[in-house]
Amino acid sequence: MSTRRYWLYLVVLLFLAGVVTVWKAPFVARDASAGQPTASSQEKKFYMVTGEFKGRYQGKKLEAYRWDPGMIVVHQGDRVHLMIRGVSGKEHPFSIEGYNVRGNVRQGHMTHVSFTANKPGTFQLICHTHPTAETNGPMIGYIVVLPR
Ligand SMILES: [Cu+2]
Repeated sequence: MSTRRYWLYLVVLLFLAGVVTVWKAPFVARDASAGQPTASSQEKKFYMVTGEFKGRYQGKKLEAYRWDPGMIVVHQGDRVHLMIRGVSGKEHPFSIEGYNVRGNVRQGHMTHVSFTANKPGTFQLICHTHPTAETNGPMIGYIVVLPR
């Protein structure tokens, strides 16, 4: 490769690198700001549903009620707003361990609960009708609160 051609390739390569950097800049900036602590807490909304799994094993019916999604992730200090629609199962009285949050999801209705995620850790969203495999669960979801 001649020296002139080498320089031409280098200039083209640097130009393309510059184009990619400029093109990606808005996305990088947005990503960089996403996880930063802010002075005021943000409200994070989550739509959830109650779902049901059915199966058979050795002639025996198996059922499990579940929250969907089964895990949500927020940051410490966030205001969390859960909107849970009752699709499967008549009702699901629940609490969130570690937080003083209780509610009841009834079939055909939307239940709203809000709380401030002030403690970091992983907390269970437990249905008290279906807490174990023996009671057609475990209907347990996980709320992960990342420390600031
Ligand atoms: Cu339940």
